[in-house]
Amino acid sequence: MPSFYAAAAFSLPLLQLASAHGYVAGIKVNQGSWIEGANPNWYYQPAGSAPETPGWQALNQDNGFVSPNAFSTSDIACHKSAKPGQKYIEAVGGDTLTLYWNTWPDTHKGPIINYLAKCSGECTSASAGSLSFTKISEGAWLSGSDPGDWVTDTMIAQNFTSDFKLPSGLAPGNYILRHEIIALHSAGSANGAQAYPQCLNIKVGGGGSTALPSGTPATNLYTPTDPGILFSLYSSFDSYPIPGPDVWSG
Ligand SMILES: *[C@@H]1O[C@H](CO)[C@@H](O)[C@H](O)[C@H]1NC(C)=O
Ligand SMILES: [Cu+2]
Repeated sequence: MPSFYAAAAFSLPLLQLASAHGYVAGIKVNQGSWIEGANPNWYYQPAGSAPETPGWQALNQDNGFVSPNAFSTSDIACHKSAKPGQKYIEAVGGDTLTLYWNTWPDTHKGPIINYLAKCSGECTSASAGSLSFTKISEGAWLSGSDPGDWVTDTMIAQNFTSDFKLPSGLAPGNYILRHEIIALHSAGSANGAQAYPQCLNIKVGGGGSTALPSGTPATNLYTPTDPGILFSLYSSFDSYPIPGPDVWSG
């Protein structure tokens, strides 16, 4: 009996922490109609029984994260063992996309970064390990320190939404959006940062002619010792180096 209670007391807070993480539940283009994302709980549903959406599904039933020691594996592309979304968000260059997280814990402060990869052919049959990404927007530290005010706080205050603009003039084609939060609350320790990448397919139309650069393979975006990955949130600082390649201005 005492050991049962000890085990229950230990495991309950962990479960609560895990369930408090989020995923991208939906998207709007220029504040238009709601487009459903992928729910991690669909991963194990038999083929054809889960709703088809633009969102990639991942082996992420705990709403968990990718650790720095997996940043050189394909899991960093679109989360763990990800498989492609079967639909597309339709947009054109210059559109504003708003991503709706279902929830997010305010302790999980850090950067919010958006990348695009061009699919050769359909994104619905793309393989996460083959994707190369170009960073198109980033935000992170706003003010203060220890821990300070971060774009994740803004996202929570805006009904768990984060938005960005597709590069104007972007050439038509099939792209994968890699939207990511990196939580820094444990990042002062080796392997303590937490990456939460979310991928969604976008079919870009319109008459743009600017080609996306070839980008950086997902497995080369970050290393465990980048200064923005191994970073003490609970200390005094006056800057924060956002990890990954430079933002492409389009
Ligand atoms: C907040 O977002 C949810 C979807 O996550 C939506 O249903 C709700 O209407 C939004 N609330 C406001 C005030 O916009
Ligand atoms: Cu957490």
